[in-house]
Amino acid sequence: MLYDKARIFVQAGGGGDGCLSFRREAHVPHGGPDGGDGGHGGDVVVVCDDSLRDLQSFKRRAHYKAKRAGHGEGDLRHGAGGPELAIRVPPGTQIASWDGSTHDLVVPGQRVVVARGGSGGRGNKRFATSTRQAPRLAEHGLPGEEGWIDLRLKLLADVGLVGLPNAGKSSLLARMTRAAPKVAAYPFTTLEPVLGTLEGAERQLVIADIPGLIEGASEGAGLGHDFLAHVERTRLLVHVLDIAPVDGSDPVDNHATIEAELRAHDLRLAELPRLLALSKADLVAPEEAERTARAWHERLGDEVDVFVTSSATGLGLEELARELGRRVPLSGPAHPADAIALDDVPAEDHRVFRPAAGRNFSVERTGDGAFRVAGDGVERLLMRHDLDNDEALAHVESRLRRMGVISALEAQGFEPGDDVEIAGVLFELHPG
Ligand SMILES: Nc1nc2c(ncn2[C@@H]2O[C@H](COP(=O)(O)OP(=O)(O)OP(=O)(O)O)[C@@H](O)[C@H]2O)c(=O)[nH]1
Ligand SMILES: [Mg+2]
Repeated sequence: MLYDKARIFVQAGGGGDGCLSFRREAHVPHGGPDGGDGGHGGDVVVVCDDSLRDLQSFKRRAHYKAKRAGHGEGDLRHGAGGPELAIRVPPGTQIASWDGSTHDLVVPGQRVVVARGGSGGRGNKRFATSTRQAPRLAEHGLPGEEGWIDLRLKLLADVGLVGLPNAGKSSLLARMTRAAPKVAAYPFTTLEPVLGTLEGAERQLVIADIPGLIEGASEGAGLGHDFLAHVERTRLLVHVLDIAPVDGSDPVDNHATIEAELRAHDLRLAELPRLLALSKADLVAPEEAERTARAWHERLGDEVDVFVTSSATGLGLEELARELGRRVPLSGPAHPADAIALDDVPAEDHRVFRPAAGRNFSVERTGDGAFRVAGDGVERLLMRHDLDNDEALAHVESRLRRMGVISALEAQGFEPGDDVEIAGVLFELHPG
């Protein structure tokens, strides 16, 4: 079974706390502040690793947590940063993050930070000013980002083979490449995509054989539905069509069924260039095969090249291979991991940036002498400080004043001593 989907929870490390400390020396009765800063929490990154083939490693593990950073210490020692936690995924993995951002990991070594570590708190040394020489406050480190991310593997191939079950796709792949997919005289032999490499004169071409599609595949019937995603990124599709189906079905109908499923799955798929490979030509007389090919040529027009092939005799396969080499642009990189047709956009362009957490806050009156303040910046300020510490509280109050929160409260009737709730913390505010 091919593991091509996974859902994992990632949690970046928390930042270390800043330190509250004063220098102690034998001859200096009142040493200055020397509390160091906390370190930055470990990020969680996802890294593209071409030694991996699928997402199987995520079957047993769903939680990934980076380490928190070290706390600051006296003597101006800063806390060590938390080590980054790297999660390895195969080329072709797409990431959809809880925050709405998406990334494509295509090139080996490519990396994306999916959860940022929390920043460290500042030590008391940083709060020293000419008027406040002995600050008795230090900041807490902030928690790291956390959330669920969805991983989805979409194989990277240059060419995709599509067709009804039993059409002869796997036989074609086996004959043209060194891949050895299972071949049998019944439908649904191929249960998951198989990749094969065609050794061309100048480069390799990666061909994907996907399980047979049936009517309704794009809505989930049969096996093909899930696998259609794997041909989304190919540059070219080869529609494999049985020239003489044993079940007596009409090849014209069969052809239409597959084309309709491709359109229903994704219009971009339907727009990919196509070749038609009439398969199993050894089962009909050569003249009949040629006649059929001409009929298809008339039906489909000049856009679609038609090949008469047989995996049993090798008929037409060299021509087909040559045409594939010609049609897949040479500019394309030889490494399959780079073979992206539809998403030739650097991963960072896929990023949906969240608005910078800023000075935005809201103030709401919740009762008589009671208020609630909400907003990222304000909430972070509170998380940073120990509100039982008078000096820290005074610092928070002066920051709130500078951020305009106090005047916004006053505009709503706030008076010193009223209760204010910020980020679930209720406290009496006495702005100095
Ligand atoms: N005579 C003849 N039989 C062929 C040829 N190609 C495939 N077959 C037979 O057709 C049957 C199906 O072939 P597969 O290659 O497994 O077909 P498939 O399209 O991969 O089928 P699924 O994986 O079930 O979708 C097998 O019995 C093959 O031996 C051919 O060129 N000539
Ligand atoms: Mg097959």
